[in-house]
Amino acid sequence: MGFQVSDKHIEEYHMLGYTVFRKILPPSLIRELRKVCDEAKIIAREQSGPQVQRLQPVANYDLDQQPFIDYANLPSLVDAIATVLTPRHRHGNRNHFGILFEPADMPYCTPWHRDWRDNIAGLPLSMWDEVFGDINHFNQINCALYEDSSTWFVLGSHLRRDLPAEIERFPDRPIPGVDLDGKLAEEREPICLEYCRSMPGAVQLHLEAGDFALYRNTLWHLGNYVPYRKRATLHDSAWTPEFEAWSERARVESSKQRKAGLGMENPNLTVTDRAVSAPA
Ligand SMILES: O=C(O)CCC(=O)C(=O)O
Ligand SMILES: [Fe+2]
Repeated sequence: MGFQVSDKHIEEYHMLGYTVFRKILPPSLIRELRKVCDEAKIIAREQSGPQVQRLQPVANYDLDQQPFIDYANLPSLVDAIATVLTPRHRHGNRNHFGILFEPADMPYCTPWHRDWRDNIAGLPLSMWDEVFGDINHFNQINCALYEDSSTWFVLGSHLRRDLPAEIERFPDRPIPGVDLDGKLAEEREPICLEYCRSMPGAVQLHLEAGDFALYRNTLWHLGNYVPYRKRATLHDSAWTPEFEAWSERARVESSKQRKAGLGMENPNLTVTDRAVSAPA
């Protein structure tokens, strides 16, 4: 019997903000995807240097697309997503999804963030607030082809605005990352780990080869990377027509605001006007 979704998957997705379909990729597909991802990593590093995080979208590159098509059409995966979300939520759009890689040389981590809110300069935060609790938006995927413990989450944070200790930890925008200038690889690794753990309630996600993590990218999260752990993780979304439309509008609006000289809005400057809970 193939992969079976349980109530636990549905419950943890909604309550914690993530769930993992363990070992959902068949070994033959992992093998084909690993081969094409090795080629993609060469292209990514040629294009953007040894520390590059990703190649995206896969459709734009001269790569064998068949393994990506097989991943997009995998019936157990289509069914599992339809059960946890709806049949309108579709993964595997090759014009969107990419692959995350380990850095070739040096450890580093991204800043803590909630996607769009904290990493798209100029985005009017009213646009994000309107939809951040809406299950038709912000459903992201990390599908690991090798063991992957790079991603950290604050579970349940997708259900609420920032808590006082989170605001205290990151009062400013843009959110500062770690300062790794001039540091040896062996110094960078513990500095990054300390930064990961400095967020109240941070937990590390552990994926094995063939595991598929579905998560709300409105969760507080980050990626923490070391060169000695090989990574090829499909970085995808479960798209709906409304989220396609919203992200297009968000791109247009944020670009307008940037051209007008505006940067990152701070969601917590007006926090006294806001309840901690998500808007209804
Ligand atoms: O590497 C990861 O798993 C997370 C990356 C991430 O959150 C981002 O690039 O926005
Ligand atoms: Fe992110």
